[in-house]
Amino acid sequence: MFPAAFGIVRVLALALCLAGLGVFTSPAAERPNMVLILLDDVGYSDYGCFGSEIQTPNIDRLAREGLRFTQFYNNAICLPTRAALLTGLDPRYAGTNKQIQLTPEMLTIGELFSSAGYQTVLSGKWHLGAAAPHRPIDRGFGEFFGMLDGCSNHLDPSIADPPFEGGRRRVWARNAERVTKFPADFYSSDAIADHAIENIRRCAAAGQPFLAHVCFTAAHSPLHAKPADIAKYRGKYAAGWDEIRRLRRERQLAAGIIDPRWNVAPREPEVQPWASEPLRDWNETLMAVYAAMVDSIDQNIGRILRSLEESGAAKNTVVFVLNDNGGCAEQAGGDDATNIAGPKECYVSCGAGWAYAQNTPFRRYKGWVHEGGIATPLVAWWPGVIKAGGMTRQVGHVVDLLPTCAEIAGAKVPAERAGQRLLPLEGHSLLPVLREPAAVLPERGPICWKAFENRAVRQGRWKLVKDQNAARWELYDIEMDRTETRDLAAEQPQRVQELTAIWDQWAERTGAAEQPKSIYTLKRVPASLPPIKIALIGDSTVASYPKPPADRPTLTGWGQVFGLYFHESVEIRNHAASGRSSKSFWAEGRWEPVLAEKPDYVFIQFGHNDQPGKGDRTTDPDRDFQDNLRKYIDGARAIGCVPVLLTPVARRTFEGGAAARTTLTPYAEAMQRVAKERRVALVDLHARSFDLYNQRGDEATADFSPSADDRTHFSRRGALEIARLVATDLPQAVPALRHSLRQPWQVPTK
Ligand SMILES: [Ca+2]
Repeated sequence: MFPAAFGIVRVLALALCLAGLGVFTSPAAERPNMVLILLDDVGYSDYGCFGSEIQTPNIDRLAREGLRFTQFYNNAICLPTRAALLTGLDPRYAGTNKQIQLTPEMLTIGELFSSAGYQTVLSGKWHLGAAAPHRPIDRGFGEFFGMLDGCSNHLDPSIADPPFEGGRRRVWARNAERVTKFPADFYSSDAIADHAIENIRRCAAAGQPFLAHVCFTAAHSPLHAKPADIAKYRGKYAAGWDEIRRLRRERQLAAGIIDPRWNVAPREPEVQPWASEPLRDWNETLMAVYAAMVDSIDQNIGRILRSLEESGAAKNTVVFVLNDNGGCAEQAGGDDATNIAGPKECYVSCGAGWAYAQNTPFRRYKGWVHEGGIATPLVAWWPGVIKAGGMTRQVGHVVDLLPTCAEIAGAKVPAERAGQRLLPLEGHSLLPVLREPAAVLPERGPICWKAFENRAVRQGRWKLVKDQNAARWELYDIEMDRTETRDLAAEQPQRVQELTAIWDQWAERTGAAEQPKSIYTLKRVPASLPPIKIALIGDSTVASYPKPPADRPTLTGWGQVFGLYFHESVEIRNHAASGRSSKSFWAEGRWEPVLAEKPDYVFIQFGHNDQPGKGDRTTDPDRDFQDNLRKYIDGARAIGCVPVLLTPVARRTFEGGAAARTTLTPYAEAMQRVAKERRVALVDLHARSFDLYNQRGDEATADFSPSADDRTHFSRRGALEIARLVATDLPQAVPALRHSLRQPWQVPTK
């Protein structure tokens, strides 16, 4: 934890630095609290109150008691949306790469509100810089817990991204301190809500007004959710994306969210008709897990609302809920039917088909500036001020949230800070619409977007939009055709010219014009990586038996079925041999072919045949055995490959009682010693197999053996069980192989 004294110094420093702002505030007792809730990569139609079948009773309640905006916009991707929301300004591009940054000439909502006497809290995703002076605590947020990065594993952020995502370990922090360890029951949405709730209760108890910005990192990929939440949606998406989109559109029409005059947009070019989709089961699970993630966010919003109510803050709190961009069509990992959504070991995203359904009824997705990329549902709730059940078509944009909140709090936005001129706000307060949904605001100026090479400008009812790969602009009348189906550019060249000029001026003014060209690509496929080669060496329990003896036709080694536990991108070569000790393996020249293959990993498991007095064994087998292991380890390392030790499988002998009479062989102990001494990854297969036998008992493991007389070798069934134990422990021992393993249910059990 951060030392308390330092925290006070930080808050004081912030207060002193902002003292010169000349911020005027209304009397403290009346100032409402603000809770700004942002969802990540969630589509326009994903809340129940915007047409979804996903259960979002808490967001729906806010809509029922508050106001829905049907024409609210974000900035198509995470970073520009967050920057705009925090500053009330269009994004600015700075630095050598012309990246979006919060610059000193911008005042953040955290800085504005903390200078106005509010407690400011940011819980969740930041994404605007991981080092000083760009962190939340440097930009006006008194308390921060969350992710400084763009995305991470939702169940265990300490797990690095897979290689096709760059292999990075993502950054989480609490105030100035990195967080690298996460509890076993961690889930991003729960942890983010916990932090918000803790701070809401603290501020409410102290009678201080607060601004809580709650930025869930779900439902951004990877698709991870808790099993109980996933269970609610299993089987719910069998109808496919075409039907889900059709049903969502019907509900939107019935609720008056969309206009019946708008054409049904054609299926997006990236989207396969569901009926001809070859991987329907796999795709169904993607959407079930995505729905579970949205459901979990809603449950956590419910917890936040309860904390507001229980602490007495609810009656004087304004809540906004919105999304940072449209549903995301990326397919991280490609169409890999072995990569099943849900658990922390998977890394997968929804893909274009489900994003098409999430963005109902609009065209395109996250990263594009057609309406599907930039339209967000917005729900606003403020007991006693916002009338229940309202809906407005007022055009709004994330840049409007800061001016709106500032006006609600009576906080005047200054023109300069400590002699530094601040950029004048580009957003407009929507407070009159919150007070009266029928209020008509003065016509706002044009709104412009740029995401990758996708560009758009909206002025009044007209929108000019250009796809990153298209040669020319399209023009749409958004009032009559918000689904962007009738391109009027050829009919209205004058208007195209005028709007193009507006966009060009905007791009000059904000620096967007100077950004290096970048095209958004949707697929990042692991198959493009070179395969991982694993060599197995060992004795009979690992060996392959190409011609098993006639009396034991089902004789199998666990190494023989081990490949089933890995994706196709992993090649397993089994060099193990029946009846060969560690020494004979070495002495007979069997080690040379292993080295010649230049594997990435060598898995080493010897044991049972290294008994004294047998064949080539010495009378000091323990020392002999350990020396051999060291030779294999050093030999593997000499050619740049990674050795992994596996203790031998326990002997399965049940005699007369329920418990297995399986003792630790000296070889398991010797392996543990050598692993420690040489700092080699170790899978303790002996301990795991011993536990397994004891759990299952003699009867349940009878078919593990090739015959009733042979309890040391394996049938296919037994070999699969032992291989499963190795695969289960492997991520812990060799984290780099974590993403190469198949999901348990993908592996045959017989
Ligand atoms: Ca996002």
